Amino acid sequence: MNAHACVCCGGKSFQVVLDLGQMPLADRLVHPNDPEEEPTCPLKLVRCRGCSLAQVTEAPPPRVLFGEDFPYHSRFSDTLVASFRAHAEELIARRELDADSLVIDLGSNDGAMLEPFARAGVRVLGIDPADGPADEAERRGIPTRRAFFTAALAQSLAAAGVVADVVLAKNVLAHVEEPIGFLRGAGDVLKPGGVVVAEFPSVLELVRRHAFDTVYHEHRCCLSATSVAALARRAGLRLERVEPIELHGGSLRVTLSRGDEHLPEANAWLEHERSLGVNDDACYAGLSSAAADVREGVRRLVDQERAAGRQVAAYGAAAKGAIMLNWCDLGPDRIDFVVDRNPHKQGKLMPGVRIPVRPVEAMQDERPGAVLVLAWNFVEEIAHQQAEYLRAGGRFIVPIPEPHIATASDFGL
Ligand code: JHZ
Ligand code: ZN
Repeated sequence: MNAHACVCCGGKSFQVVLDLGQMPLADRLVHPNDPEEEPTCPLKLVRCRGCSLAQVTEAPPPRVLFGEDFPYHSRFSDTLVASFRAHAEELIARRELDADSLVIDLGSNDGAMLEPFARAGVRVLGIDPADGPADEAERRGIPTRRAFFTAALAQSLAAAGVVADVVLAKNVLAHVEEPIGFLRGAGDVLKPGGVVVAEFPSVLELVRRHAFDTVYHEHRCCLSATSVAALARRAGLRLERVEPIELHGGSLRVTLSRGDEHLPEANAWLEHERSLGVNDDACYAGLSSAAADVREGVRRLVDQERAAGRQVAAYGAAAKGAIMLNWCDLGPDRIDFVVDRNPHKQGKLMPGVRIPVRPVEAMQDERPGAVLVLAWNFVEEIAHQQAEYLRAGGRFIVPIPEPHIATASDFGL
């Protein structure tokens, strides 16, 4: 770990939490017939013993990760879109937002989070570097600045009078190269009394639920309220509130504002994380063997299906799905195809393992004996959408937290 210094505190003492070896880039779907060697990069998660921030030791530059071909669009997961709507409604009510207010969304993707604000007449601005999703946002009338949000961009926005009542940073803080500058910038584009609301998968939940596949190069950091507090302090922000939410296998939603003393409610959560062992090596020690157990269990269940002569498919061409498939070494010899609702992913191949991605209708056409649920974080939604398949005897292989088979009755279908 000699070359690596903590992106938060500059510390050099690290605990190795997870080492997945050489991995492809999780969202870089491959065009069929693309003869080119795919880029890979070591994927290793370490935790700074100084400030407790978990971070990957190496990742390709953001331009490579979030370039032209970035295929992820938020709007294909109904559960996520419903959570966006509920969150927007809550903020509109709580912060009394109206036509004089501005909401800025950092990493606004396809604009799905800003749409409910815009519909309610609140002014919005999205900022996102990925062209495909940004084009979609613009088509839907969400003004989108195509850029990486940085401290420098924040200053130019503030100088032009672009300041917001609410700055949203949902599933983006974990992705940035310079999280302190990013947070400082978020503070710089706040009106007096404004708040930054950030969301991220909780590293403590990730470890507890064995969600090792949430570790990939895009996620430069795996955050806790504790590590966000350490980043925020260095960015001139204080923690106001911390709320656990169910998304993405267990996330936190934190409210930040300008200032230096965290509020009592937030301190209570920080104390709670301390009691769970957020600063202790022991708390993270099991992730690596959990990942090995998941690999063994998933391979066993897939092989059982194949041995019985049944076809196995997978659901969700998710970034985490690419990690799961590559870590478990499941190629087209074991998994026939992956289905996904997102047309930007269909017709391509999963990175590394090169399994074709097809529209969800392939489920009806092929009737696979079992389906490995790669987007396990949305398993309830997927089960209800695939109720007919499950009722007809279809089986889900759910890999996380422990690989198991789920059938119609497990979902009350
Ligand atoms: P999903 C994404 O990660 C992208 P991924 C990113 N890396 C990030 O940080 C996190 O989110 C937060 C599809 N689907 O959300 C949609 C259906 O087809 O688990 C998606 O392609 N039908 C920036 O990619 C995929 O599955 C459905 O019914 O790991 C889910 O991907 C549902 C519910 C989803 O995240
Ligand atoms: Zn540190």
